[in-house]
Amino acid sequence: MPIRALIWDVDGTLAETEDEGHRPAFNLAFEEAGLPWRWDSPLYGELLAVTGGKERMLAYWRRVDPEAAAAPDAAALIRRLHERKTAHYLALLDGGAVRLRPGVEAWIRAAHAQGLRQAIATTTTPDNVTRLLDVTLGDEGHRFFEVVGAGDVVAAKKPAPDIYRWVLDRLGLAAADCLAVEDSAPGVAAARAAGVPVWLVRSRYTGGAALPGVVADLPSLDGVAPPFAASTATPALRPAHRVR
Ligand code: XBP
Ligand code: MG
Repeated sequence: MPIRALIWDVDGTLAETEDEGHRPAFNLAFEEAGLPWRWDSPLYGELLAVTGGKERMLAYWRRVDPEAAAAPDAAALIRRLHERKTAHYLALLDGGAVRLRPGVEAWIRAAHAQGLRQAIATTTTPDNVTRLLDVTLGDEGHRFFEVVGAGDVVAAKKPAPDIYRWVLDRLGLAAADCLAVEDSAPGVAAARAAGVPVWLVRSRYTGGAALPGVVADLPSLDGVAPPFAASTATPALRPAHRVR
């Protein structure tokens, strides 16, 4: 069956945002809050097993200070920390800290030129997605993505399939007619649980472990011919996506 839509993961897949954006942003927020937490790259690689920045900070806090993490005001502190972390992340994006990974823009443009619909299914926040597309693809960047499923629009984050199901529902497509592009074990698990065939494009934090059930397992999209057949249709750019 021809692929009718590409569903893109964001962090690690579109860009190496984890190392170049999120991790420094977390550390800036911790320093600003007077917390002694500093996430170096090896530790962050471990912590990425928990998707969602708020969930990741809470999991870490339970590890280093379970009593404080169970206090009544813990959730409010996590929310405030995450707001500050996101502000630092957006500033890093604005400062040009992050570029798309090699081959990604070519795939996005080839998919559009060949009539495929495109969507995003990510654990990060809608604001982070919007800003990443702005700073890397410019004004037209939004127009390639018809649906953006991001962050807290679903309660259960990857590896749960919820964000993929949310996107499929709004695309009105069957899972088998789409192709997901992911960089992590939780992301692959989420796509597979939703029945979406998935290409793994390894990122700095993927590690070497085999991830079963992927259609392809690549170090990068650089120079890789997209697997979708050429078609004549070239849809007009859609109205800027609305993060519903
Ligand atoms: C990866 C994530 C995100 C980021 C941090 O998302 O798990 O939580 O690490 O972003 P993706 P937030 O599904 O795109 O790989 O702090 O905004 O959650
Ligand atoms: Mg990812």
